[in-house]
Amino acid sequence: MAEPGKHTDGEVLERTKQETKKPELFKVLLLNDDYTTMEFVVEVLESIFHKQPAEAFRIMMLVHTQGKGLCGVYPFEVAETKVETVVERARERGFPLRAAMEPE
Ligand code: TYC
Repeated sequence: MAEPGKHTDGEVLERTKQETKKPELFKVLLLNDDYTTMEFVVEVLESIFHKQPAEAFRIMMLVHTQGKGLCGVYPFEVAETKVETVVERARERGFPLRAAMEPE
C-alpha cells in the first residue's frame, strides 16, 4: 500500500491503526468531615454508588478513620455527575460532605 501523505492516483488508503479510544477512568473519593452523620454517608454509598449495606459501612468507616476512601471508578462524565449528586444531596440535608475525583 502507498504511504499516507503521498500522491496515490486515486488509490484508497486504509488505516490499520486502531483508533477507538478507551475512556479515561477517574476515581471518586469521599472525604471525611466532623459534621456529616455516619448514617447519611452510608445512605449516599448505597444510593449513589450502589454499594451493599456492609460494604457501604466499611467504606464509610475507612473515610472516617483515614480521611478519604474510594467509592468507585468511572468514565469522566459519570464520575463528575456522582460528585455533583453527592454534594447536592448533602447540601439539601445541611451536611458539608465533600467528594473528589482523580485520574485512576
Ligand atoms: N466523621 C463523621 C462523623 O464522625 C462521619 C463521616 C464519615 C463523615 C465519612 C464524612 O465521608 C465521611 N460523624
